[in-house]
Amino acid sequence: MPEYSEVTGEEGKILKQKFTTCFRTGYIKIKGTVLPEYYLKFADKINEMKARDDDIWVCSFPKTGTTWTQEMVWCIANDLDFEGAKVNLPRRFPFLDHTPLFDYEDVLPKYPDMNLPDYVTDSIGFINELPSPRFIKTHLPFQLLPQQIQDKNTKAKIVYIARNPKDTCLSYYHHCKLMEGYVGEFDEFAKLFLSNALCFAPFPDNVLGFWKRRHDPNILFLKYEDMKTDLSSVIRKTAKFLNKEMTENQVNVLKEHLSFESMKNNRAVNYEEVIEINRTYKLIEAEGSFMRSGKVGEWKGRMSPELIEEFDKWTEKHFKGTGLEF
Ligand code: PPS
Repeated sequence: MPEYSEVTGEEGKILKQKFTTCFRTGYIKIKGTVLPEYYLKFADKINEMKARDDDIWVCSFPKTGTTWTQEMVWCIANDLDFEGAKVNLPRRFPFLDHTPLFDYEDVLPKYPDMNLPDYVTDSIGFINELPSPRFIKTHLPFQLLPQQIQDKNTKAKIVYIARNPKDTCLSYYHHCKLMEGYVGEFDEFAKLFLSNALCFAPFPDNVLGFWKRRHDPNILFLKYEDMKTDLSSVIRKTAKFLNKEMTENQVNVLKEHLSFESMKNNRAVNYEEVIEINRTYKLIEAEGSFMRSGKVGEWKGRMSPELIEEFDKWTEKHFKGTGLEF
């Protein structure tokens, strides 16, 4: 069992009151990162997991464009196999930390006909059994990745995606209301974000852990804002990193496939089935969709001047001098 601490103080209280469900009963901190307590049962398994040289990992803090990046990476690596891309993304590109985040073992017997897929209820087992090359999503920070990756004993490739903290926070708020059972207001959520108390926080630590290693040959560091401004360039850069040739026409076809409108209507990537399960079983009844607004700068219409100032100071404190700008 790894060393861990409790999430205490005001933040701990808010989490308990407004952000626990039957699947997620509490939070702990491990190697500085906040995670649901159920993660403890799996921490060693993830640490000891064997990476493969031809693995492709997409790593990120939640809500920074992970799904968008996964779909781009998968399509490039599979020579634009749009037929294959009709398979649900979480099956093609499973989420490593899924099971460790939720207590299925104890809770599922209460919902005998829920029938969740194995990539959800045993994400680690599912990934260990996948044929190569594997595609793996994780929100874990660098220091919680399998030890073999941390020790550079693998050629596994990592594509990291980052997004500006204000839009990330806003997107994370909507996500947590829609899909994770958060029942508080936005301002309180923003405080939790800035106090590094949300699941997978601290945001700066997650981003900088990969930013510092961006020159490693197996790491590609991307930004959501660059994907919005010039997706073609990001596609070409990613193809180069994955040693794939792409014609200009292929870049354009992929760009269309990855457009917000196209992804919003693509059931293989828009997590509609998760939202349907939540509604069917009355686990979470909030309205909305996973592909929500897909914009840069939406925070401008949503944050008070005081909150914007707080975010700006916080961002400067954590990112000044790192060379990373949002
Ligand atoms: S998760 O749950 O952590 O995996 O979420 P993640 O995929 O990282 O982030 C979801 C946000 O990314 C937006 N998104 C896109 N934006 C623009 N274009 C495309 N194609 C696209 N696909 C996903 C999605 O809408 C979420 O952002 P918000 O701001 O909430 O709309």
